[in-house]
Amino acid sequence: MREQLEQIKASALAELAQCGDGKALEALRVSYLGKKGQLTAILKQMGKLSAEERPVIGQVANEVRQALEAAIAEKQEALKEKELNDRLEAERIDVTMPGKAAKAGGLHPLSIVTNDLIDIFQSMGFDVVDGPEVETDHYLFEALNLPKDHPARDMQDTFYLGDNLLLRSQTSSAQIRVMEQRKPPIRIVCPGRVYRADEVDATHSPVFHQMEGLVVDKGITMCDLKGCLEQFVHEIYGPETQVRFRPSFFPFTEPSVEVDVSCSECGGKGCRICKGAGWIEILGAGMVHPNVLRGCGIDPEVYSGFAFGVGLDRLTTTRYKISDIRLLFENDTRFLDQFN
Ligand code: 2NL
Repeated sequence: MREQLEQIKASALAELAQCGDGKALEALRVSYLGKKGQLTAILKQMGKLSAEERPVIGQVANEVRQALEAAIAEKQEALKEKELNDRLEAERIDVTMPGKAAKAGGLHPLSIVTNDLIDIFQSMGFDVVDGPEVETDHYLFEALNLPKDHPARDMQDTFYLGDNLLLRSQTSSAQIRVMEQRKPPIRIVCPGRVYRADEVDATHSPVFHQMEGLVVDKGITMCDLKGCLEQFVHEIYGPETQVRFRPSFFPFTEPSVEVDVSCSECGGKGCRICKGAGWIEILGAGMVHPNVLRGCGIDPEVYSGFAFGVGLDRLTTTRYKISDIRLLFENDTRFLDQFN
């Protein structure tokens, strides 16, 4: 029996040395020390031994049991540590690897230009106002002195949403609301989206952007219009830029002008950009028509004013040398990323 016990101990320790994981270790423990285990089986036969043999063998059996329990516990510890080390190795993070940078967005070129214009006019004391893009006939035509048969009222040029509802073709309507609601002095600019029934090509879009400005006070003259717009042009194109005022016509201003700037590409000599003219038209303006003031409840005998409208899309494409207006509306990030 003593030999049997020594053999069990030897084979158990040999198997233990081969044990690679917790599951195998538990199976080994059950197979030797469990209720139906090999050592337990031996101990059950102790009854057959003589009274002299029993305590001696009993002591050997206990020693074997303790030795196995200790060896198993030690192995368990070793396996646990190995498992932890394996996991730490597998989950190792290389903190010196380059990180994944979060991609930040930027302003659309149209927004950059619009913000620049707003800054210039705010520094001259103008407020920025906003208005609806869907307007009524009154705000878009009637209040702006556009007669019933004016071509701008044509279905061909304007998007009608119903008999009396249409998409605004200029932001003047927002300025009419301000004139109806506030008493002069009024000094406002109104940037925004406007609509016209145009065929899409490199220079035309049915959705485009405009900024209008309006000044109404006592004693406002054509000199104020010229000074203000010259100041604006010099801030945006530089002080060397020449400004030219040409007579023009708009139903809502009298007199009316168109404003040209000397071509910044050729300095006025004539080139591809200005189509040989040396000048580039950038805005329309004029003294607010007395009918427009009167319609808003402002007495044209007491007050006068000037107004202007500038196209933002053209300003943006010429500033950044963008060859096609459609690029402004496609939101292709390969295009937009260049302005970040
Ligand atoms: C252009 C011309 C212009 C105005 C817009 C205006 C607004 C009010 C009263 C009178 Cl509330 N006038 N706006 C005046 C002259 C010209 O725009 O060529 N825009 C792109």
